[in-house]
Order: sequence, then C-alpha cells, then structure tokens
Amino acid sequence: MSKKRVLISVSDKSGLTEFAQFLEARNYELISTGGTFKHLKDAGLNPIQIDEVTDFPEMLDGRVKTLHPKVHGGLLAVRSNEEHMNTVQEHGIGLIDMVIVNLYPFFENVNKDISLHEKVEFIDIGGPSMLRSAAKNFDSVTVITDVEDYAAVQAEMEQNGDTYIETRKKLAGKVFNLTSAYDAAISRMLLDEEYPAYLNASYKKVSDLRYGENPHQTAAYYVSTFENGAMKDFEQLGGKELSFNNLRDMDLCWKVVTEFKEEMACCAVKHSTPCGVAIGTSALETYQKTFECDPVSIFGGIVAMNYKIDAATAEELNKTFLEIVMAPEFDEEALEVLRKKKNLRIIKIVNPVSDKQTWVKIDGGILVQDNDSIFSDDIKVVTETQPTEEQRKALLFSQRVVKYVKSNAIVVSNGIQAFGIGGGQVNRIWATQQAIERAKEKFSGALVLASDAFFPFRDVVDFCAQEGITAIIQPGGSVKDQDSIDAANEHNIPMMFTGIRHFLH
Ligand code: 93A
Repeated sequence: MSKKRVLISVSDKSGLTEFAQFLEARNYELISTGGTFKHLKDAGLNPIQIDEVTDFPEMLDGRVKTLHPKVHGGLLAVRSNEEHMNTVQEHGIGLIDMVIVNLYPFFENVNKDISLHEKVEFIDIGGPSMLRSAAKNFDSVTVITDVEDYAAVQAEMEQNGDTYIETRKKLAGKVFNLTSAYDAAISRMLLDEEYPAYLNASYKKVSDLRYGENPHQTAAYYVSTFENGAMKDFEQLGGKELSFNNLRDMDLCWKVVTEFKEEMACCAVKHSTPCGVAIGTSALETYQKTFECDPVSIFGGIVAMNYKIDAATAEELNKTFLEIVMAPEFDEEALEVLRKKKNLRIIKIVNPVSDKQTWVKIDGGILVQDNDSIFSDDIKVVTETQPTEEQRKALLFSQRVVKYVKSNAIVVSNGIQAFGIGGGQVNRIWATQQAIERAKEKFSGALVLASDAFFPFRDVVDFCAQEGITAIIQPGGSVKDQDSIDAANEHNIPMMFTGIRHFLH
C-alpha cells in the first residue's frame, strides 16, 4: 500500500514539529513549502519540497507555490469515483490525504501602520485555496487550520487509526468559517466601507456558557475573528466561570471607567446599569467612594477600575460580595487577597477592543449604528446665572456617567461621586425623582444633575429647585426649552445645554 501524504504549509509553526513527528512515524509522507520545509528539516524530519510534487519551482516571490493541479487534483479527486481515479492516474497526480495549513498573518497586520501594498502582501491566496479544496473533499481529506486541533486529531488517530468523518466535517466547517472571515477582512480593508464588511464579520466560539440570561436559555460566547483571529482582550486570573450576564456587565463596566482618561475612575454595575461611579486620587479612595454611591445595590455586582489594584483596595473589595473585579493591573499581594474569595472572578484587561459600531438584534434582522462616542465640546450656558468652575466640572462628571444609564436617565452627583443614578424610566420626571431621592439618602452637600435627553416640560427644573439641586446639564432641543430655561432663571439655577442627546435603550 502506498504511503499516505500530508501537505504542510504553515505561517504559524508552533506545535508543528511534534505533530509532524507523529505523522511521519505513522508512515505519512510530508510535503511542504519553503519555510515549512526548512522548519521540519531542521527538526530532523524528512519532508519533501512542494516543487518535487508540482515539478515547478516556487515562483514570483512565493506568490505561486502550491497553486497547481498536482496539488488541487490530489486534494479534490473523489476517491469513490472511478473516472476521477483514472484521471489522476493518467496525469500522474498523487492523492493527498491530509492538509495542515495556516494562513499569512493578515488579521495581525491589517490594522498596523504600514502601507496598503505591504498589507496586500499578507493576503494569502494559495493557503485558502488548499484549505477550501481539502475542506470540500472532507469525505476523504482531513484539513487542519487551527494549531489547537493538532492534539485532538492525533489522539483520534491513535485511538482509531484514522480521523472520523464527523471530525473531518467539523474541521472543514472551521475552514470555511476562517476563510470567510479572512476574505471579509480583506474586503473591509479595500472597500473602506465599514458597514457591509462589518456585517460579513465572522465569529469564533470561545466557549459554551452554562446558560443565557436565565437558566432555561442556552448560550455561548463568540469573539470576532477580525481581531488577531481570536480576540483575547482579557485574562481571568481567578474565580468561577464567567456567565452570559457577567460578560455583558463587564462590557458596560469597562466602558464607563475608560470614559475617564485623565482621572482614576471606578464603576460598579448591576444588571447592565451603573450603580456607583467615582473618581479619586488613590486606588483605595476611588473604590471607597464608588461603594458609598450605593452600598446596597453593589452587592453581587461587578466592579471595574481603570488603574492598578493594590492590596489595601483588594482588602476593601473583599468586604463586599462581588461577582467580578476588573482592572488593567493587579499587585501580586492584591491578587493573593482577592483569591481568598474562591468564587470572585478576577479579570485583567489585557488588550481592550473597542468596536466602532453597536448591533441590536431584532427578530429577523439587526440594526447597526455607530457607537455613541462623541462628547459635546460646545456646551452653552442658557441661564442668566453662570455655573461656577466647580459646578461646571461636576456637571461634566455627571454627564459622562449619564451616557451609560438606560433612558430615561438622570445622574445626580457631587462632581466626584454619582450618588443618584435614575434610569430605565418611561418618563423623565420619575427618573429625576428616583435619582434625587437616592442621592439625598447618601449625601447632604451640593448636588448637580445631568440628563441624557431634553426636558419636555419645566417640571424637572421645578423639582430640582424644590430638592436643592444647584446646577443642571442637559442636551436641550425641546420645543419647550424656553419653559425650562425660564424655570431655571426663576429658581436661580445655572443650566447648560450640550446639544447632544445620549439615549441608551
Ligand atoms: O503566496 S501564496 O498565496 N501562494 C501560494 O501558492 C501558497 N502556498 C502556500 N501563499 C501560499 N502558501 C502559504 O504560505 C501558506 O498558507 C502558509 O501560510 C505559508 C507557508 O509558507 P512557508 O512554508 O514558505 O513558510
């Protein structure tokens, strides 16, 4: 019986040697392209060069290496089809039983600061072609494109002598998932029109989740293949498995703290809503101030900080039952302290990814929009009374937070702590009442108020005056803006308009 043949052509050569050794020991003939050939040879294996198979040299700077009927015929010929078998024999084409290919690193380079022509050189043509040929013929050919599949394929071959058809089909499916994402990324680069290509994005499953929002809903977590093939934006350093709700809340919590670029900021989130946000001058103080915003709701919540967590902060965090603590860095001692809580998920943000668009799923379709990333730089005082510098700063703090609260949203703060976060209300006055009431439970000093959208009536301003709110910021834009301005003037409350609405539904 003739030897089986495996064609190996990989850019990422990690883990290859061991797997190739295994295949050679099982009497496979290894065929490989230039760099891969050298790698295998150096490791003491006995590959043959692709040009021995094609009878053609690799040419055009490697652009044409494997694009040849002796390769594609050997991959695509249907083994059970007599005519195919006669044809390959007639043309001296040897069958290829396995393909191990991973592609030129296009994902890794497309976002780099290099020229378009340099990026174009990372477009792999021969690799996807081989993968697709092999995948189409999964009945007979095993195709491996993910380094992480080497071990499982090896184990299966050890146990069974060959791969199972179910495995080959699954591996073929992975190929088309990869090549479609690869092509989508290329099209995005060339078209420079983000929406269509973004919609072509392909997602790679990271893991099944125990359940979805509720235990009777099945769920899984996927990441975009645009970002380095598999996005790894965080590392879990301790605690239980992440849940569907955890991942969603983490996303929001991190967005809130990164809204603050200059300051140390901390945020607590519960049910996709911030329940405490504060800025401060030390790690511990900033967390304590966040906790003070709402010591009740933070229970079972998620806390993110945009700074390094030290041991003292970790001790303080451990005093409350939290689901997750997130930060870009942790002191060694802080980790030790946090790990005492066995279930606490400790998340280190390594390489945060910020998408430019948001999707909303509706039955039968999706809605795509740009992220709400702008922040007004044209803030106008609309009242006779001017806000003090301190009030201005406090208003801007509240304004930053309100963007992340579900509409109708009102945030009441003292400028460094969001004591009153009223959101998800179907009218603005209820959101206002809730935010002010919550804030006054915890703080008796001067408070300012921000609103995500305009005031339809003067009732909000009147209520603010009655409750002692000292300054207001809102987008403006209502037909009845003048009523609210008149009310603010009557009560002597400075009010500013941002001109930018921040609905979040
Ligand atoms: O330049 S290509 O598009 N043309 C080809 O014919 C071809 N054949 C394999 N790229 C091609 N490859 C790719 O080369 C593989 O997908 C793999 O990523 C890489 C391996 O090259 P080497 O073995 O020389 O390191």
